[in-house]
Amino acid sequence: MSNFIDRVKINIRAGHGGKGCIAFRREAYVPRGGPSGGDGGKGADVIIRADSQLGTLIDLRYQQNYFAKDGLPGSGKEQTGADSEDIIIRVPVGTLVYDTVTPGVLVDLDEDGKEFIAGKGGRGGKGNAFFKTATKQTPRYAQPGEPGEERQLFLELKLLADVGLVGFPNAGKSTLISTISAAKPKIADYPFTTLTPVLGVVKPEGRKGFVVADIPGLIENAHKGAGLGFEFLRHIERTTILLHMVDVSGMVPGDPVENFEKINNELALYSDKLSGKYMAVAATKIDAAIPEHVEKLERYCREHEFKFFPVSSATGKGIDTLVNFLSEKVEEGRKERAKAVDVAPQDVEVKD
Ligand SMILES: Nc1nc2c(ncn2[C@@H]2O[C@H](COP(=O)(O)OP(=O)(O)OP(=O)(O)O)[C@@H](O)[C@H]2O)c(=O)[nH]1
Ligand SMILES: [Mg+2]
Repeated sequence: MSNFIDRVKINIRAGHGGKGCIAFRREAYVPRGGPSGGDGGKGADVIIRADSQLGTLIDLRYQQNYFAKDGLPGSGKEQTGADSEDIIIRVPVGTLVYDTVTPGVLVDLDEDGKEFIAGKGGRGGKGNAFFKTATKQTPRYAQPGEPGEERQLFLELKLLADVGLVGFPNAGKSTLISTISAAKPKIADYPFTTLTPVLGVVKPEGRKGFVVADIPGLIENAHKGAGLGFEFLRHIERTTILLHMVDVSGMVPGDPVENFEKINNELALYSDKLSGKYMAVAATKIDAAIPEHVEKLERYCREHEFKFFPVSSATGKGIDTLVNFLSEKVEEGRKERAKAVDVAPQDVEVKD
């Protein structure tokens, strides 16, 4: 099952502030010591942090309660109680956080390391030393700590697609995703079978998994609204790779190279985010191929330096090679992004 949305409810409670202390100085030869009660420490926060090492919310299914420690109470000699250590809940990048009672997303943890304080710890109460004034030399009261925030949260992991499948209607996009993942989109021999994007998780043996997005077919003039238009391309704006699927069986009318260029033109008209992406080419349905179509497309790809994969979802030919290549490429992209994050701070000019 393409269980690509992962959801979980958790209960959090931040720590209460420590209470302030009521105390008086007792020193030899000082007849009436002043107030000396210290403040309470701050209660711990509950923080949710995005972590690119995680892939699912499964760990949170097993632990649903996150109660942070209270701040320690203040003590005599004006000693402040210690703050308590925050709890950090690690979640995969792409997790959305909601409150179960108020509508709307609290935060979209869409970047590695991004944090959200889900529950604020209470401030420590003031000790009686704080309340001493000229007219009130011996206050006999102190504050309790503030309560920590407590609530129930709903977390949802939105998978971000790594590979976007593009191509004409009937190119075989949905058939491919149903072959390489557990996703089961509708497949049929008429154009525009797919109306909304479908995600599938691909898990090749011994390699890192990745997410593929199957989207509706594109046609010439999609930018003017032809066919299903091209608004749905926003679903693949953040992918690492585009896999351009080109029919070589003659089922999709027209010349494969011209078709290929028509689609690329639409992508460029949509945004340079898409036309600037790494693209590989799959010649589809090679079990039923027209040999001249394959040759022509292959030659074109060689000349224009596109990686070329002849495949058949029907017989499985070429599929493993393609999947392994995609897995490596996605992994490379992840590493490059991680590196980019590491070096970025050095490039930032710091003004004093
Ligand atoms: N012979 C053969 N037929 C295939 C292969 N892959 C897909 N087909 C057929 O091609 C037709 C279109 O396949 P789909 O996977 O629905 O194509 P699509 O690209 O998702 O099309 P849209 O959703 O309309 O954009 C179907 O009749 C499939 O059975 C293949 O490897 N070999
Ligand atoms: Mg389809």
